[in-house]
Amino acid sequence: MMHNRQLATANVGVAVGAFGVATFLAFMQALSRAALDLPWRSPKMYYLSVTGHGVLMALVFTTFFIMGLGVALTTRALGRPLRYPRLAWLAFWVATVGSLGALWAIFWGKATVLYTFYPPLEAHPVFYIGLTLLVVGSWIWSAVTLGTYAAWRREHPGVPAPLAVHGILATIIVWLLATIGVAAEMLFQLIPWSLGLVETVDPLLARMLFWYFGHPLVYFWLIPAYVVWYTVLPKEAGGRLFSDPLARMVFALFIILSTPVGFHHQFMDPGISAGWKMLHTVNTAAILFPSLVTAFTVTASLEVAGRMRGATGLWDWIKRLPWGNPLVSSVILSMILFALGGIGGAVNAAFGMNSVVHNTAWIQGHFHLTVGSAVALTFMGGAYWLVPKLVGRDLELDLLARVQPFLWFVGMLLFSLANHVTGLMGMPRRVYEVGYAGNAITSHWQNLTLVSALGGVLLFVSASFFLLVMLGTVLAGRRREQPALEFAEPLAGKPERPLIFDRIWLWVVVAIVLVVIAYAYPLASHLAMERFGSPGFKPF
Ligand code: HAS
Ligand code: CU
Repeated sequence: MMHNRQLATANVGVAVGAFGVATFLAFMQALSRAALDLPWRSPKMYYLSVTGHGVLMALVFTTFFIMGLGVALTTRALGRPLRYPRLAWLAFWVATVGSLGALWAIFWGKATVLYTFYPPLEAHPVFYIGLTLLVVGSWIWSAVTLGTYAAWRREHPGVPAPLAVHGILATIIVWLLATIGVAAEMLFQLIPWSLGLVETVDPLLARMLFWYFGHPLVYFWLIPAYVVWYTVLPKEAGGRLFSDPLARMVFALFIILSTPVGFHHQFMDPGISAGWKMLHTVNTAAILFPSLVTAFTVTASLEVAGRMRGATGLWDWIKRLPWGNPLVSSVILSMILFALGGIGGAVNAAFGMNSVVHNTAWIQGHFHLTVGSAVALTFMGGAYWLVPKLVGRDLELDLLARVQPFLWFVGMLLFSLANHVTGLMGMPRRVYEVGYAGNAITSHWQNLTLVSALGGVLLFVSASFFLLVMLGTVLAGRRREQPALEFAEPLAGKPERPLIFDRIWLWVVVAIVLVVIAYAYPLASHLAMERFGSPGFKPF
């Protein structure tokens, strides 16, 4: 098990390192967006930085943290070490080498294509190959985790998987299904094209394949956060999980509904007919449901915790929660931010309203509340809980750890709300010069970009606190035997027999059927059209 702990530590370590670099880039961008007169400010630097920030945060930080958390949670919950530990290390190294390759291309100015790498923007082949290796690494990690689960399953026939493992399995299935899309885009389009083997690329096909991957990608990030909310938070808050079966239902619903929704990122794209966009809209409405159930179940679990801690009135359970525990405060604050982000998601998913917010600053407001808060803040809280146990040291600088989630909360509110509003005013996303050379309309959003920059400064301070706590803990925390990872008990006790939600294979089959319904025809009819490719563009 010692070996597994080192592996989890290595993965979380790379995640935290990526987070640190990305934070620094974010800080520069937030100031740059406010058009502050900074010495290094230039379009080239801005887009390079946005690419670095997006790739490091959204792709590297998340993937490594999830792999680390996954190793720690599954080995503990199953009570057995990983099968194939050497393969698990191979996964880590393949993903690390791949990420370093992609970052090399970005920081040498050869891959200024943003984290969505839409063609015809073209990057150096090492960027695409590097990201592909990151995914290959995560596949190996997935195989090791599945193999470990299968071994446990043979030793424990007929009992439901521990809830945390059920959630990690859902994460892996969503990921394996999703990454088919990006693998196809990389292998058949971007890599041969960037190597010069083919001259042109079909941007719409690339976008279809990308968003086939890109939406379930967000649930690949979210499900592990939900695993923390369901299996760790209630215990740390001093209570119990309100309902284990509801949690299992949520994970099963994510398996089936995460993928057939990608067109909600392409409402404004030509070439996909309205009927198919409509089908993806309906599926998107359905995928709100597991998160609404989560809002209910996790809040109910918190109320249970408050009452077990002696609360009596209608609301004082909120006061009784251990707000000084950085895991608890991180998760609750991330939930409140996610409630706002989720409402925004429902707005995005409605065709008419999407036409108002698409490609505006609203979108970065949305995803900083979701991946930047529900996920990132939960992972930071998770790190305060997990890292001391992994390295066998006390959490160092715990005062900073206690303040940090609140700073993140305030910073993110300022940042995201300002971006939602300026987005509605028409301020575009991903545009360097939002002052449009002094055009009068832009004066309306100028002050709000300052509010967003102020939010960025608070987020930077918060992130720095997090990094200091992590460094302090690993380097200087007092060595001491730490309590083992513990999971929350459900109110009604653990289920003894598997439920319908535990029949993973059934859900995998349903998921595949839904994917085929949602994608086979639009993809086939696109491929059957006469298509014209585009040459590549490298603006910088
Ligand atoms: Fe999204 C764009 C729709 C969730 C991430 N999304 C993005 C992009 C990213 C992203 C990165 O339909 C930009 C992509 C790009 O670069 O172009 N999103 C949705 C919908 C949901 C949603 C319907 N998004 C996420 C999550 C993300 C994420 C999760 C990352 C982790 N999103 C869209 C659409 C677009 C989009 C369109 C395209 C826009 C465009 O035009 O480009 C849903 O899954 C949201 C469900 C969530 C809820 C909230 C539940 C609330 C909870 C907490 C409750 C807390 C309480 C407080 C009650 C329904 C669970 C308790 C308090 C106490 C004190 C106890
Ligand atoms: Cu989406």
